[in-house]
Amino acid sequence: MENFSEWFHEILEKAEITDSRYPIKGMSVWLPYGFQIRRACLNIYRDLLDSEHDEVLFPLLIPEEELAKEGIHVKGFEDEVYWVTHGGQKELNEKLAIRPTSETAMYPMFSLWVRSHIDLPIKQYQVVNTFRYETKHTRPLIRVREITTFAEAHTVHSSPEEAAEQVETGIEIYKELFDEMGIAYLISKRPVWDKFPGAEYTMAFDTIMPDGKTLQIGTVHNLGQTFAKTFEITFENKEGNHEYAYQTCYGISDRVIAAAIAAHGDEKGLILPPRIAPKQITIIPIIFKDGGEEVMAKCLEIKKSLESKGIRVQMDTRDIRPGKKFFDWELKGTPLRFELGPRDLKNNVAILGRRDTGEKIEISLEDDLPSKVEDLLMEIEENLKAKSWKAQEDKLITLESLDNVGEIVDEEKVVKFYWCGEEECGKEIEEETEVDILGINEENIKTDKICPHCGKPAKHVALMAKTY
Ligand code: PR8
Repeated sequence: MENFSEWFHEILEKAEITDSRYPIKGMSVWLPYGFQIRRACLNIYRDLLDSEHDEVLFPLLIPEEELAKEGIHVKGFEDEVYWVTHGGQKELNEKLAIRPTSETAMYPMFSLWVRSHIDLPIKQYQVVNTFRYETKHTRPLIRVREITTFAEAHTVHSSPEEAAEQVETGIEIYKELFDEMGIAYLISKRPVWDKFPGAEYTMAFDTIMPDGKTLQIGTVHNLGQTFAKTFEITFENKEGNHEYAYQTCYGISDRVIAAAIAAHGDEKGLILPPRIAPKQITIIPIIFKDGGEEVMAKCLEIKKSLESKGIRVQMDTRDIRPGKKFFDWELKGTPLRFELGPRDLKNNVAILGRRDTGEKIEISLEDDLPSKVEDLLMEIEENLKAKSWKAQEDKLITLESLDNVGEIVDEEKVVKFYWCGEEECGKEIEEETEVDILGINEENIKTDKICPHCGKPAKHVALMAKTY
């Protein structure tokens, strides 16, 4: 892919995912095909969360007073909040913030709900739109001002250990999510200057985009007792004493869908992993003058037999050339194509085409087609995942010196280096190299390496990259 940015914008339009001509910067329309992909992604996410979280829905608006309560948090978001100031013609007595995230909407309510240790833990999530007045260059799905698919989880616990464990659970959930979508990722603990406003620490998932820049695709925050103290979330512990609760929150966004598109697509268009493909196989009847009815009847029969196994199937019966149909479904990334023409039918064979490898596989119509298709879908899923991890591996480089780090990230690499972990040193590195430290990828390791910047003993393996 020559120019990823161009490719990405084009694919969103051509594959009919979003329409970014909506007349507000940073906001676009989800088109039917894009919406189906989005829904499939959300289904995976909901399935993963539903086992131990309850889904809820909080209001979009937050009173100014609540938003302003948590000092560090509000500082982090003050330049990004949209405000509602009027109801009709009348100026409101109190400004209402449109949620940039929902801590300050949810936690005052948590404070009402939590009384005793038996009310804990609380584990809730919601999938909502949030609004952030981003000042950096906006891009559809990647950096938007209306995040339409903000899936945020919030938990409350009775001990710091339990909260720390929940952070690990959050990480496991996101690993599974990205694994199911075949997206490779790097996990790191964000530097203190880049953690979520109000968090004790932030664990982040980044994926390397085809242009070598990293995209943060999910974050898990340990909030400690900061918000509990601000919002008076206290509980009576087993000993009868009152304690502030311990909290975590974690979230993903539209970026996950962007990452899936970027990770797998090629010059011909989208390549969707079977889990998120609206349709997993497209049946294309090749109809000439004669024999059309039999071909159609057979295709319908095959469609039914595949559907009976839960495979998502579509049949393209449009009155256009087969070549155009191939082109369209390649662009839209359907994992498999099934072609059947009159001659094939006579010979009792058909062709299965793989979108990921371009392979054409001749199959007998006597075969157990549904299990053949199921096997191929699995293979495609595995292949896409393996390719995406291989691409990540190829882009990673470990450096002993940071002298040329700027040039190296310009060559689309993501850098690993041994770091002392000190804030002052890290900030100097970022300032001098103009490259971001993503965070600590391997924490507290045993090594005799030294920090290339300050010369002190290294403690961690850290990551540096150009970022979105
Ligand atoms: C939280 N509170 O909010 P976070 N466009 C697209 N995606 C975005 C954007 C944007 N403008 N900004 C952030 N994201 C916590 C956790 C509730 C849930 C994505 O955390 O501010 C990023 O992938 O880190 C980010 O990791 C995720 O939303 C969560 O946002």
